[in-house]
Amino acid sequence: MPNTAGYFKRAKLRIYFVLHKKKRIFAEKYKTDMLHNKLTFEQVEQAQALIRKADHIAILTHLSPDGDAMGSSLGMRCFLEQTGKADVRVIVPNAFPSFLRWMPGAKEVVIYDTQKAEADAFLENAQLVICTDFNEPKRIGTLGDKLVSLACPKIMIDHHLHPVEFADVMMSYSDSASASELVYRFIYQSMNGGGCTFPIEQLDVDAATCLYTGMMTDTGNFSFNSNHPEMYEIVGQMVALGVNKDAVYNNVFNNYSADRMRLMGYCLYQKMRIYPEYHTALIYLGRKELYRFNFQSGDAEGIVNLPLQIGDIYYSCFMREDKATAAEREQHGGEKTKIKISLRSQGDRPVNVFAHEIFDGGGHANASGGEYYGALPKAVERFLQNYGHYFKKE
Ligand SMILES: [Mn+2]
Repeated sequence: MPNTAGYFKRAKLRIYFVLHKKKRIFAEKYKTDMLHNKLTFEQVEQAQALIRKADHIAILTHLSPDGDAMGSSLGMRCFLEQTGKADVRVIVPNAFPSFLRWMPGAKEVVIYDTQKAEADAFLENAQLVICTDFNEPKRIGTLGDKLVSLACPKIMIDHHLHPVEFADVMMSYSDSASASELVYRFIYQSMNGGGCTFPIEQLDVDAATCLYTGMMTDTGNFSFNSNHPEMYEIVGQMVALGVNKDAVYNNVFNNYSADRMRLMGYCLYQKMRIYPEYHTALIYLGRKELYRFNFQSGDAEGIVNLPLQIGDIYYSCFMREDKATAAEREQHGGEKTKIKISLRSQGDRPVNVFAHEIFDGGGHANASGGEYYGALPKAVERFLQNYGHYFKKE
């Protein structure tokens, strides 16, 4: 008579071991690949070699800097200072919004618009330029001409589509949600066999705070582009380093001026047009309206996202009237008015082709932008004539 009870017990044990072994193998594999599968070993090596040779380092980021632009550049600066670099400066093309002024190192940022002589002097003396959160020189305005004229080596870390080859090391990954995440990966990989001497556990909390800010803002506080497990592994490491993520949220998102809050209310109450057939919302603001609300740089940030909070709105467009710069005027037949256009969408409804073909812009599938040189009503008309050919009726 076979021992059936014993047989089942052994079978159960076998199943148990097989399942758990599988789990263990998965966990091991995940751990080893984790954060090591993005930048190539060569990229990290080459960038570290350039950093090792340079004492004066400039870090540049894009026009109208946002949370990721400031986060990636200031985070990189903090890290470099921690590795012993004493002369590292962040240079931005124009002013950054007041809700980012609390960021570590923000006070030392050089603004090209208003501190051109100082910035030029630093750049001419720089032995290395690191570019974060932009992928072609024209994304930094007139600072781009200066960048191209510099003979020193350049490193680029960015996540925008269609990069232009202008740097010696190009760490360009458009599937990454933020440039700040890529900077963190660069630091992580530098420390784990990439030529950096201290372990990631000792990374300066200020560096991690800057990089967390960029990850948070470019994903709308982890509400879009944020379905990647590794992102949370990184956030976990940052919190372990001492980043106070609740404080960062408060500093960034609960930091509006009363004027800006009223401007938002005005946009939603009086300016939002809905086109239900195409699940589309449009908000546009002229310069006079902006003056009325004492408009400051950065105040328009996020307004384009608001209509997407409506249940059946999947596309949102925001237009803002601005003055064209002297260079832009020259390029566009003396036109003094420039309309800045932001586009957002949800799910499988790309807006970047529309942005590219109608408003000479581009971007990601769900977040794009463009420009129009001419009067605001003309830009609105152009939008209304074309969106139906690009957006889905459903
Ligand atoms: Mn970014």
